[in-house]
Amino acid sequence: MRRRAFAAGLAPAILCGQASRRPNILVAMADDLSYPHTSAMGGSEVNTPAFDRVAEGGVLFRNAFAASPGCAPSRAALLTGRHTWTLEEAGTHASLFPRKFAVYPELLGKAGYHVGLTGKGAGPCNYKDAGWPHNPAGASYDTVKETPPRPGMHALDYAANFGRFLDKRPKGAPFCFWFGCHEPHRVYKKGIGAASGKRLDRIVVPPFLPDTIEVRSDLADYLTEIEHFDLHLGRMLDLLSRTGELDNTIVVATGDNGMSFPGAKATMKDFGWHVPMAVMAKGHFRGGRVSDDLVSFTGLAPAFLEAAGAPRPAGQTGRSVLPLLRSARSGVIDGGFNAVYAGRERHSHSRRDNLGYPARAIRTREYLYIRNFQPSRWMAGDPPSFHDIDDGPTKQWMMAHRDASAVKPLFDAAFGKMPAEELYNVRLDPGCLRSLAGEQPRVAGELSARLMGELRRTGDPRVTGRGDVWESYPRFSPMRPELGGFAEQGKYNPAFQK
Ligand SMILES: [Ca+2]
Repeated sequence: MRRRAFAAGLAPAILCGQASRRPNILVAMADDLSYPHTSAMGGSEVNTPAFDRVAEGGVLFRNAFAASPGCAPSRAALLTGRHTWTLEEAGTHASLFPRKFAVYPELLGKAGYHVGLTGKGAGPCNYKDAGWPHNPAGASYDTVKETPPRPGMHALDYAANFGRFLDKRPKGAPFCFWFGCHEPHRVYKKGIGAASGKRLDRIVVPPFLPDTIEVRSDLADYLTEIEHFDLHLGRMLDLLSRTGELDNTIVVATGDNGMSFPGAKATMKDFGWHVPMAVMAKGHFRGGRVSDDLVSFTGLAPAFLEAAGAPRPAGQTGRSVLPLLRSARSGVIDGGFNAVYAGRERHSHSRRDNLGYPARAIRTREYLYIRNFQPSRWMAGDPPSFHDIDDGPTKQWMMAHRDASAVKPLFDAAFGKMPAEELYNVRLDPGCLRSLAGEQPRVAGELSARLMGELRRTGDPRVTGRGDVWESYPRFSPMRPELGGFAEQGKYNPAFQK
């Protein structure tokens, strides 16, 4: 019906009526969500009516990518509109967020927006010692808890906190809100998926995971946590609809990085940073569309600022997605959006001396090319614990069965050492299990040159001669002295300071 209404000419009247008003911004950020796992993206045994409502009323971006496969750098890139490697300590996990970097919520606040958040904002990071008055994503409105809390879910009542935030809005001011859902980040209440009625036999097991009952059950728990995110997003949409604000709100529904399973989150493989994303603002953009353009999180902050009529700060590397939103087309809307980039450094404390795993990647429509700068290190962290993979039933099962012939290739792809260069045809091999770097040297060479060109152009220390500076950055989350070497929380590692 919605598409027919547009065809009948109703939409232009709506578009003209509100285009002059500055739009509100609502970013709804799930934690650890891979691209297939909403119903609008075709996920099985997951029901996400709110995400689907945003997709149907707006644009479903089928090739959306976080700028990093881990929480903190991904969120920092979204907030600033910059590649992670231009963000110093904020480009790695659980370190400082330097005060000098301009973030869109603060810029919108200066332009008169009412700004706030619930749940997890930028981070995990230390913004206080860097001089921020509150989280860079906004001041927290976390006051209301769900009563009773839903089993296995975080106690925060995200939607109620959004309501409190709206109650405090100065009259006439547009708002900028960050809904940082803690789900579907681990830990999961084991068996909650099956207990809530999910059919384990209908779950689609990603190609990089073993197909066992334990893994299917773990996936069902993950899908159930996604639905908790969607439940609160739905309540927020309903609230905006009741107050007449929905059509003037740019709603972005997405996840900060891939699913917390071996071979996905914290890796540069496709399931590590390819995320679902839907964007809607019925008063501003035509809905009922899909975009197959390759878009990055770094293109959101520029779009928000442009839509609000606020100037862009210097140093943004992202390409604004606003032209895609303002288009009337579907499919590949602008051929210029033909590649995205990602970076990763340290994730958890998982290697001796608190070393990271430096890698960069470029993703085109057909290929994913990864450059690992320290291939002698373990991608998932040092054995025997592989701490860059969050603990859970699937990890435990794969470690216990690693020598089984059917499991070993999957184990090696997720837990093993990687070569300096990886190349995957993501159309044929979405699980990124068979590198073509040796078989297709011309493609690998072209993508390597393009990636290195972008890194040089944007001043990545990994290619300008100061790569080790990343190893010096302090970590403000718990550390593991049993790994040996430098393990002082909150301290720069003097061995790598220059
Ligand atoms: Ca995350």
